[in-house]
Amino acid sequence: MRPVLFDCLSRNRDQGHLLYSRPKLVFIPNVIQPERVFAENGKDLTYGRVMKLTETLFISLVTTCLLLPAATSAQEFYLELEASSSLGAAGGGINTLILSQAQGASDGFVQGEDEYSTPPANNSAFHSWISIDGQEWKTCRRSPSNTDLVCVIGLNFYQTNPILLQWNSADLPNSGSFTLEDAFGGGVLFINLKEQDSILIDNIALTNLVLRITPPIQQNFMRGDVNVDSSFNMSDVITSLGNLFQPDTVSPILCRKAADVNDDGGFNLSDPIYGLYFLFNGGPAPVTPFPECSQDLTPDPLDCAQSCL
Ligand SMILES: [Ca+2]
Ligand SMILES: [Ca+2]
Ligand SMILES: [Ca+2]
Repeated sequence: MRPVLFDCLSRNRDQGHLLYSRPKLVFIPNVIQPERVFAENGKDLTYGRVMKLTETLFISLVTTCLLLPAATSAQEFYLELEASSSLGAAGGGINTLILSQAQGASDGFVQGEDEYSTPPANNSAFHSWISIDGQEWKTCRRSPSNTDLVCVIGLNFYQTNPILLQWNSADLPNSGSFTLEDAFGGGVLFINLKEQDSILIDNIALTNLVLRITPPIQQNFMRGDVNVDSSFNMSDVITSLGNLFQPDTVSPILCRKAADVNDDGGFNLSDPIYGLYFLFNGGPAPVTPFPECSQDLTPDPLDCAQSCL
């Protein structure tokens, strides 16, 4: 477990220490020995100074966070764009472009910390890349941010052969928006990536497409309360089972984080089973936030588009 930057997601973690190490304020849960953090980050700080900071700064920071409106933090997403030439391998083959936001990434490229990779070498054959802040990437993993993300998808056509762009719209979260448009303001091409899965680009004037993303918002939620009625009971288990086995006959779950009862970052049969053990067999309660309405303390790609009542 790594220390995390203190933010409002940490406000419920009231057991720990604060370490001020310019320009970062780091929250250290009790499971981490502060001495270990010094060895990694705080060469000039002593244990005593950390304890003093814990008593003063933590309270004021928690107070500040409580005054902020709830449900304003961005959550993770993962977008994989597959670009292929209509000639297959003869025309340059297939490139996979990956853009994501994930906890643990920085706001820029940090060697050994972030997942970035450079695009194929620029040559006359077909290739593609993602351009952010003037830098070109094939894979770009950034830290979650509440501000819009605008980048350019660069396409290098092999002669005049069309390029097929494909993605999985089901991978995208319910909240937030993901659009792909031409570089002239969207008059020629404007696609909501959540509403279709591919586009054939046959106009070689479209060498630069604008990918515009309004990050998804993570709402507060009560884990287990899948039907959002402020309690966890058998009706939530039934709602989860319906979505897993008869998804065409029931309403989709708007807060999949709530359905992830065991908080392992996925929604599957183990979750309603975990809930049944709690309800009828003395098993452990749903993982926090439960029974309070709050935010996920363990970041994962599951989205939550509906807040608690
Ligand atoms: Ca419920
Ligand atoms: Ca789960
Ligand atoms: Ca989680």
